[in-house]
Amino acid sequence: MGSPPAVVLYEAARGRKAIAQLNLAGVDEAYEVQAELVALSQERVVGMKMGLTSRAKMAQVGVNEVIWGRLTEAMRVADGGEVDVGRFIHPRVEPEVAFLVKDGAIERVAPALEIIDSRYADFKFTLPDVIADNTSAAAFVIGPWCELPSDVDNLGVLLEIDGRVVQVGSTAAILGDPRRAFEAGVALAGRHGVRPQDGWVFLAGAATAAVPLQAGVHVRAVVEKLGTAAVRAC
Ligand code: 0L1
Ligand code: MG
Repeated sequence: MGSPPAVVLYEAARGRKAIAQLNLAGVDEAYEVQAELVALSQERVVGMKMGLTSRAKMAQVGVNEVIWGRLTEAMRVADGGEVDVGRFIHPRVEPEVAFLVKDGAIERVAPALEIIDSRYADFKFTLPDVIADNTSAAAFVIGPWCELPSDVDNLGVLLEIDGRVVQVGSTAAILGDPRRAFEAGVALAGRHGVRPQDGWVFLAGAATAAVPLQAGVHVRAVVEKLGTAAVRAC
């Protein structure tokens, strides 16, 4: 008998070696595998993320459902800091909007970057498989927290690599309004007994498709009215 799916995924991430699809049967089972995978890492959970909240992202990977995953302290990279891409298999980066949670609600908002790194070869997976793989979560960068502007549903978003704009989008791409992603995430995670805690980061989703991340580049997300989040890949 082979290793349990959570162990297979954990070893793939640790060994930086892509695996074949697991073809797990269902979504509920997949969220159980995700919980086991994060428990295996022994990393402190500091937030949650939404995945596939935009048409661009759904089209990029051929999955048509919003999903959620767990963020851990080990995934956090300081704004303006460096990230070692040698930790990953085939990382991609995308511009996001993050919320800070207080009393089960949104307290603040920030520009953010997410680095995703599917543990499946060629980023090819089924819906249950990507859920089990903690929605490809690998690292995140949070820019300065600010007051929530009333038009957070329609802010321009840029992704820059070495100062060149490589993706253009709007926060409207995130389920029409990133606050909707927060509501959806709270409801979906609640089904699995997870409630956002005070101080948690909530990544609402990407405003554009993700782009491959290579060592040596400087990446910046620019979100109108919110500012920037940046990282250097080394
Ligand atoms: O954060 C995301 O939208 C990624 C979800 C998982 C799909 C992928 O790996 O692109
Ligand atoms: Mg994302």
